[in-house]
Amino acid sequence: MAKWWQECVVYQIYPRSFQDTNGDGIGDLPGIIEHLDELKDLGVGILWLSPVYPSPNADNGYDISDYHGIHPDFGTMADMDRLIEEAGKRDIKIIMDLVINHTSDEHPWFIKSRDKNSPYRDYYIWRPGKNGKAPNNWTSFFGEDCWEYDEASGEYYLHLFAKKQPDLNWCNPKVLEEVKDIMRFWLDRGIAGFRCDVINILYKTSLENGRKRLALTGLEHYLTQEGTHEILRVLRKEVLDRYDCFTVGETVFVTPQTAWELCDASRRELDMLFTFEHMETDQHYVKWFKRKFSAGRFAASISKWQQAIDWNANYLENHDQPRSVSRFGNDGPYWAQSAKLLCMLLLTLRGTPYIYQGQEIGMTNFDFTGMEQIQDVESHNIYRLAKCLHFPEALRWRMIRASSRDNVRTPVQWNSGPNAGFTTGKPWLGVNSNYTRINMESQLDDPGSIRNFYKAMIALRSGSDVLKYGSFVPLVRGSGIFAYRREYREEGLTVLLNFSDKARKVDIPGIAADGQGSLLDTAAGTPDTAGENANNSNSFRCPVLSNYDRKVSGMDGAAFNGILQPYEAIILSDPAKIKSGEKSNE
Ligand code: TEU
Ligand code: CA
Repeated sequence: MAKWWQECVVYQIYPRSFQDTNGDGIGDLPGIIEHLDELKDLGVGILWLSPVYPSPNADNGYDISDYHGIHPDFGTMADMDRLIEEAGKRDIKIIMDLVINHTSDEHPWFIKSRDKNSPYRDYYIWRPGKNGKAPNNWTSFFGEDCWEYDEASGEYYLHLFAKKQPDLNWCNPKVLEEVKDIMRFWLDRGIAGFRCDVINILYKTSLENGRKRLALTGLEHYLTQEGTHEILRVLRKEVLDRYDCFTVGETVFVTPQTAWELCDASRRELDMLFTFEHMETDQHYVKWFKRKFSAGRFAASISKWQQAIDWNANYLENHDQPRSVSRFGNDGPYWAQSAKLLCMLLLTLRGTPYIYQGQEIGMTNFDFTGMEQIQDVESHNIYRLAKCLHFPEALRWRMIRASSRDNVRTPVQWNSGPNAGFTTGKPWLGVNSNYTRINMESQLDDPGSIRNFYKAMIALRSGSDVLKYGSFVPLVRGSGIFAYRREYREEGLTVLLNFSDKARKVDIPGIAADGQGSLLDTAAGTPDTAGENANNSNSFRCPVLSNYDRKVSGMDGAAFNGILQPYEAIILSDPAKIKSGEKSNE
């Protein structure tokens, strides 16, 4: 039986950049409450909040200094309770970010653990140096050393992320008890689950030197270890199973096999995972070395995971990844078409879809011009590292520009007023200068907007058993085309996506009306007309939805002619369905 979290669409909020209500330039909880009606109208059922806990913000909240509180920048606990309540009234559930691989170095546990004799010492991973150097040769996710020396106690502590993010010691059972407590605290307040940050690296099996790698030396000692599986099973059994909630794990470097071990329903660990492989298809080894986007590689990865894992957490964007329309689509002449194509992709895959704030209006990568406009700790670390490695300045800048996480962290563009309606003060991070053209207000009333395409796709999905529960059957990939079917019982839908800026003929037997091959010449480059020229026979497949202005639903029997316009995305019904449909014009 399907679970509620399999039927909902999730919307990720990065609170800092969502909506400021008090003019301090930082988004806040009251700002989220202001937009609940609009989110309801869009059709989302779950909001995932990136961390809103107290934090010194070395990594924008992913460095938590108090797991039981709300950062004053975001408001108060009363605001949080009101958000849960107001969302609840609209049948929207809230999940929170659970960051338990590390804390902030300003967390009281860590402050106390600096003392060698404190009972908190063992909450973290403290070790003496070796021959005056760090305890081992591991390297961090943020391109720096992962051991920091502490003068006072004469030892080093481990941090796999920034040095203000010391790793917790998951070999210590007390840490597990503390975390159970934190989870219950929030579940009791009415939240519906957690997005679990880097959850498959909690348990460090050994602290031996790692095999030298270009990035993340040491990985084999902590990646998806049996100790982590055990922790997840305890949290599930002793906490999560007692609530009506779900978890989505952010899991790095998983394979279909290790992912299955973390999230298959039979394993009683996590409910679904964010995996990374599709996001790595446009890079060489690490994200800083970009490689030209290939729709074929991208589609191959998506197909592979769709078939390997029963229930995926599908996403094209989040607070760590560049904007999808700039990356997998075309943020120039085909901006609207390609943003809608990506929407159709996301909403027609099997699994729970996750939309990141601003994605639904086609927000693009940040147009920054210098490092001083960037805040992200990761970008600054990498820029520094690349300088040490004597990378030329132009190359360093290209790397940051293409891959910085700040691309996606700029304030949400609400309207064409000052600061895009995000704040009356000075925004903590610059607003993308395209806000007068790309903003929510102008899209809300426009039936043809990206935002309303998202709304239509969400509605289509929520009313369709095929889209919700159907299996995924790959059809074709290549020449920019990605086509697949969703099948459920007697029903089926075919999804055709053209990732190229050229019109393309789809060669799938039985898909298009006969004898329409010549249309390639007449229709190419003239969007919007292909549907009109098509054979009127309703025995052919008719678009249910298209991101071009086609006649849909077989209302007038305009069969699909096999030609996809640039960045066109179409859902076709099955011929059988149309024949028996009431709208048949026989
Ligand atoms: O990200 C985990 C992670 O693997 C990141 O290194 C991610 O791959 C990177 O940002 C892409 O360059 C999570 C959070 O999503 C991220 O925001 C945090 O900075 C990180 O954990 C540490 O908590
Ligand atoms: Ca504010």
